[in-house]
Amino acid sequence: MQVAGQDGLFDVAGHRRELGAGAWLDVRTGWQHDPDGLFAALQHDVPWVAERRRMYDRTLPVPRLLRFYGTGAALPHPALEEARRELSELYWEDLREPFTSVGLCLYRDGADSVAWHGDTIGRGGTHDTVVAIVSLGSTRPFLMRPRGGGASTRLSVGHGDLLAMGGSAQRTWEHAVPKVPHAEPRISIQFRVAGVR
Ligand SMILES: O=C(O)CCC(=O)C(=O)O
Repeated sequence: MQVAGQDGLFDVAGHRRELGAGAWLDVRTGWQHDPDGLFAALQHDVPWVAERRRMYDRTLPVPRLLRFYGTGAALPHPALEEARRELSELYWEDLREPFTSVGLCLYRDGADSVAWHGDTIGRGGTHDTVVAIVSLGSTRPFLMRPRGGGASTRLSVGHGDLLAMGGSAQRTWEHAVPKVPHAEPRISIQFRVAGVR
């Protein structure tokens, strides 16, 4: 996987890259076993929800479909349990606690997106954490920028790739999945520890 950052293109496959201010990024290309099967099952079986959110004086549709499985909730596919267990082991030295929740987003086409934000609800707003994301389906740009200003880093997350943002990344950086002219569906699977959203 190639990443266009402030300092040009670099290869981050299997490497942890320090972003500064105690934030880091870990990208593992092709991490998910049988991404085709998992994508098809989740797209078909998950009871996806079209949410609406209040923005200023209007209520607007959230531009992606969502489903959130909180701590203790039954997951819709055994591969998610397995991934959660493996990721909890992979990032144990950083977290010293397991991933518990699983958030799912379905980007139906290039018009679906998520705006700049950090996962700062709960402990992610005050404490270091890791948010691990497995991407399935269409390759989409994944942008990161320092909170408060600075050049953005553009990653390209593809089918089966793992991207983990760790340390202070949720409170010192922001991330986004921008709209693109055309895209096939993409599913993002986010693993978080209890109390981070
Ligand atoms: O689509 C992604 O991988 C990112 C999702 C995300 O940032 C979120 O739902 O908070």
